[in-house]
Amino acid sequence: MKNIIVTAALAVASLTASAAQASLLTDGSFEIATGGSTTSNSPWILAANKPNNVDVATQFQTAPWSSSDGNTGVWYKSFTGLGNGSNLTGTSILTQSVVAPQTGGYILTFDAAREANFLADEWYVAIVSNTSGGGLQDTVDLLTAPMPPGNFGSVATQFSLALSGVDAGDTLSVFAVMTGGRNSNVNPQSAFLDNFDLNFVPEPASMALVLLSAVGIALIRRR
Ligand SMILES: [Ca+2]
Ligand SMILES: [Ca+2]
Repeated sequence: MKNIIVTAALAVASLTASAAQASLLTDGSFEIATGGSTTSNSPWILAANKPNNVDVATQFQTAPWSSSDGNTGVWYKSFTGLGNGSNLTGTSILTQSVVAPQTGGYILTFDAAREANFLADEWYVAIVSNTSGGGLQDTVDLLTAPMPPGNFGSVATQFSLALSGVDAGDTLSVFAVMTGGRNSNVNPQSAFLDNFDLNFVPEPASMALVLLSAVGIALIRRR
């Protein structure tokens, strides 16, 4: 029986591992984005205002301090907002949508970094689906989430968001939003995102089915 359980556990582990390998997002690490701009060269859409009419409030940036994976990440320049000769606060929305390939659960992981004096009204990441019955969503507030202060040159904190009960064919949308970005007049005061991965995960019910069938296969093999 012990061998059967080990076999079943290995079967589940290998299925989970294969599901975790193929991220559903295109260029989740922003490696083909054009540094110093809002041009993603991918299905990512980055919309950001120019609070001081010169600098965008958020841009892709190729630098060790702005990337936790590869060379390029997303740089939140709240200091371009109100208080720096600007009349406006900094606002940006980064988004990518994909179609859910399977019925079940989905996990979004990404890295964030927040410097000590970053100042905004909102900075959050969300995963949203249009699943029938009002949709699903999970959100993390990155202004209050615990993370050691610093940029990606020194520290990266991984976050994880999850949706369960997604139907195949639903639209899954990743959002990263900043509103009310302002100059705090004290450096360092930036924030950063990188290394997004969106993966299908077998849910407890389907995991149990996988386990049962693996036990069944193991029993058949044992005979
Ligand atoms: Ca990257
Ligand atoms: Ca990655």
